Amino acid sequence: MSTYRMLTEQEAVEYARNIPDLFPANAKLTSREIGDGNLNFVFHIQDEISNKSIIFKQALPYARVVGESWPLTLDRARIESEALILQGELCPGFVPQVYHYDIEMALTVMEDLSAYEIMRKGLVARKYYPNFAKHIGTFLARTLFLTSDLALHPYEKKKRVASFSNPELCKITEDLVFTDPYYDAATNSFNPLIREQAEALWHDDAVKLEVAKLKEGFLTRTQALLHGDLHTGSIMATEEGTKVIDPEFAYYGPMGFDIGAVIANLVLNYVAQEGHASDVQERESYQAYLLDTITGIWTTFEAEFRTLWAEKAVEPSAAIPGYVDDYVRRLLQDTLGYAGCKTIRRIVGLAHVWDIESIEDPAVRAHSEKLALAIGRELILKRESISSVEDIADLISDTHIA
Ligand code: SR1
Ligand code: MG
Repeated sequence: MSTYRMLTEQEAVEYARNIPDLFPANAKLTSREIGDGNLNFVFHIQDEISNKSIIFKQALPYARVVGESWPLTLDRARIESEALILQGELCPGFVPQVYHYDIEMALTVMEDLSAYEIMRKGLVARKYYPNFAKHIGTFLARTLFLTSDLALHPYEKKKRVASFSNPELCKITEDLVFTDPYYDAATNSFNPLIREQAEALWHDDAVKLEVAKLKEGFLTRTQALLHGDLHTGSIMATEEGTKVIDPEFAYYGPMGFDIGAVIANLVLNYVAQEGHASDVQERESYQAYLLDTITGIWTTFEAEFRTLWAEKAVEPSAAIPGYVDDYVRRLLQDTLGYAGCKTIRRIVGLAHVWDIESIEDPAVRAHSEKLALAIGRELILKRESISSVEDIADLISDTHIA
């Protein structure tokens, strides 16, 4: 019989007290539920004497944002804990440290990152993160390359594919990213001022065909262990540091899905700045920074990925001349396609982003939303004609709406 129960703030304190070596015996613990995400409880637990603090993340047997009518597997907590531990080994310092996890209670006990800020909030406030492109490019290269067939024995890789099978969370992505935005789905929600653009998308056969191919990749390819939901709300940052959190959507899928997710969320902030920054010069210089960041992410990713390929590949075909170039070229195209899908879903699908939702005037917001849809469409349709990183920034900045 399962011993799962949803923790209260007080029960979280008692649970924390019983984890060996976490807090001193005389600790005076307080607990606050601080979760504001779509799915889980998050408790901040602090010892008032030593000031030491930790985070408890507990999965609920349903999606918090909707309620009990949307049941959801507790196994996502195991996947999240194991993904965090593995990512921490592959790319030390870039994810919170896991102190303890309890499969029955669907609970992960981890490092408190209160010194960091959710990156999306910082981007809305036009903060600059000078190390971010290097950090996330490195994180992506290491976690993707080192969990792929390029770096693992095929038995070990297939064992991991099975262990990170995550069908319920994948189904959310399949529906919300690849299916629902492209027809009049009940779950969709959008600004009434962009109904014409939403309806045009539902009848856009060229885009729908390309999205079907990208969805096929998401459904069938087990290229690497993905984070699976790598938006800027899953990244915590300071000017110096970067931490990737929340890999509960982790599964074996196409590498470009993770890289594309980061790029899409920078694109969403880029279009949102049209509605946030009243000073044109300030807006343009922040948008230029966002484009430089996108370029920097890919440049770092590619350099690190090629270095890992040269130094750590165990797959015999890795030595075939021209293979790495072809692999990287296809990866860039996948990345752009998935970036396009992840941009569009945040405009017409169920779950939106604060970058755009925080633009109060619906007419001003509609401008940013239409631009996001147009850029998303270009990324999807033009992805195969893009072969260099410089073309990405041009594609974004050259897209305009009437
Ligand atoms: C009901 S879950 C909605 C979205 O939140 C998560 O962060 C994922 O992006 C998911 O699609
Ligand atoms: Mg999340």
